[in-house]
Amino acid sequence: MGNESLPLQPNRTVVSGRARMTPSEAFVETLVAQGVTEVFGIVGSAYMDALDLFPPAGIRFIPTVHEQGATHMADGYARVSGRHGVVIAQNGPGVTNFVTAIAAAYWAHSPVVAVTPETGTMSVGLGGFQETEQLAIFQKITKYQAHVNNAARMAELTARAFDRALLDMGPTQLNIPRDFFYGDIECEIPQPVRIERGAGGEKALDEAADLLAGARFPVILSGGGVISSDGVAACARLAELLGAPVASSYLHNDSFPASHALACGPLGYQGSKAAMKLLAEADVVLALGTRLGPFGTLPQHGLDYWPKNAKVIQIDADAHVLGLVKKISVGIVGDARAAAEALVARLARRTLAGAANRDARLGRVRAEKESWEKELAAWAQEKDAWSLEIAKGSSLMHPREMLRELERAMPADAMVSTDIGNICSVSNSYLRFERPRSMFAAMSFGNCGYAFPTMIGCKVAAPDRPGIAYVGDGAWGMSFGEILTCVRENIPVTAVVFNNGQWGAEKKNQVDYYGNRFVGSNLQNPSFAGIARSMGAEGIVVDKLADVGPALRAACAAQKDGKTTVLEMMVTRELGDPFRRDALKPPVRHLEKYKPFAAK
Ligand SMILES: Cc1ncc(C[n+]2csc(CCOP(=O)(O)OP(=O)(O)O)c2C)c(N)n1
Ligand SMILES: [Mg+2]
Repeated sequence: MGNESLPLQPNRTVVSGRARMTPSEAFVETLVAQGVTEVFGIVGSAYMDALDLFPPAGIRFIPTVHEQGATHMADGYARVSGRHGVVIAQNGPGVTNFVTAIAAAYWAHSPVVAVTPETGTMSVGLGGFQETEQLAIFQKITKYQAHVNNAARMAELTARAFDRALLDMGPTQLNIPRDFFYGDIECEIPQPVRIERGAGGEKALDEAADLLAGARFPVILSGGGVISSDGVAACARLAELLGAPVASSYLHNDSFPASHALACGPLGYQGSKAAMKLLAEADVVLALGTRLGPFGTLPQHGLDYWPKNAKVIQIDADAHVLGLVKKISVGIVGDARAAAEALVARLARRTLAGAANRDARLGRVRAEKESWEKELAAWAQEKDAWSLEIAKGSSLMHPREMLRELERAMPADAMVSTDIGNICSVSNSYLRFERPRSMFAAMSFGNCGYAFPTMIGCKVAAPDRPGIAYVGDGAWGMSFGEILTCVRENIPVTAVVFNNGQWGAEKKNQVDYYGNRFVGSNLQNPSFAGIARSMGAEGIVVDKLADVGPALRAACAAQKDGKTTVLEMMVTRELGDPFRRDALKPPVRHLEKYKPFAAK
């Protein structure tokens, strides 16, 4: 039983000026000053003295099933809201459970603050209890690490961990020896430091404007930076001015409105052929708010589309990624939105070389999009020999046609997270969005088990939007425990689980390279719908195409009544193109006993 007699009128007014307080109070007051209203985690003695103050400070603590889930939730929360996602747990094992999800947040540029209470200062090195070197563990997956080396610095270092997460666009760590929550200190709660990013260097912007003014076939590549800078409208104005097609960078399908006449869809794995073919024709590419990550620009669908002779202008808020992967002509460190606006201002009254063939170019955009749509519409199932064989005579749904039905039934304003797997990857062709902060893919860290907890965090930040997670059955096994969090904490989401009875994405490599020897890639599944029901959620088996759309719509509607639903989609074992054709080689075996395992 909770203690209901306490008066819990949350007070969000931060103490002003220097005051005497405990470090726990300094910590919690600094969270309030930073605007924190939700913290994810699992209860632990190491920080209980501070946790006790969350309710009176107006901070909701959201307990989860696993700290990895809590950390993905903080990531999703941050990606939807643009505000900090905060996670806290017990020192040692609670904190090491953060690791995978912090690495994922690092590559998603999420401002997650990981609060890591540490073993007490008087027992460090003695191997007492729950001790491990917590700073070393997170060193390469955080943008900044604050270690509270003196209790009197609690507020200062807490504030800095929050400020740096936004400044450096990624996770930070706040490491606090557990005994430092106690004591008497005198301090002032720092005001948040928020630094406005500018458009970039004047000279570089002038050069970029000159290149764009002279372009015959300019193409814009809109990336995650356009989303995080709230720059979609600015990007659209620039595209319209130039008459430039806009491709979205890999897994940022929400970086440009899909219904816009200039939108061509995403580049990269299972992306849009229209986007790739149009990019291939560019003489000038404006890469706006994208690091041009290597995986997102690899050849796909047999198209080596990167335009080798094009001039590339790259704009990113992180100077270190400029020219890192692709050769560039102009690099601009700046906010994507401010830079796009600065380019519009420079180009508005100029003669544009691309104006001469504008109509022809727009015609090409229309034609390529139509042709890709036609191809997708006819592409109901995979056509490689293995897929044809495995799906022959099956009454199960083809993954592609199921994904198309989901696309058709997708509610307006939906948020969709996607996991790592074959079907989730294929879904990239069928995920279109009108507004930013709608797609939450496991980015380049690529961990299975990402999508479901991430969507729970998204839903906490945006409770009025339908929240949907796409998850393969293998990845579902890693993450479905968090159904309990949805039920216990009344955070209703919809999980769409693709039950193909296999770790499909990896099996695809065994089909392509290892003679269909399926070591470790087949799955025997229980009833996932039944498990969901026994955990207090709704669970529905969907095995007919005609039921897909109605099931998704009903599940999303049920979110308004606080109901979490698991849709168990029964699909064939066919498999789309592999992830990493670039990274595998036909097997070579020299030893006699392994000769049968060599490529034929
Ligand atoms: C945490 C983690 N473990 C393993 C992998 C390797 N891996 C990548 S995709 C994949 C298979 C995913 O299977 P499933 O979730 O069932 O989706 P499917 O490919 O069948 O659509 C695996 C094991 C990974 N990316 N992340
Ligand atoms: Mg699977």
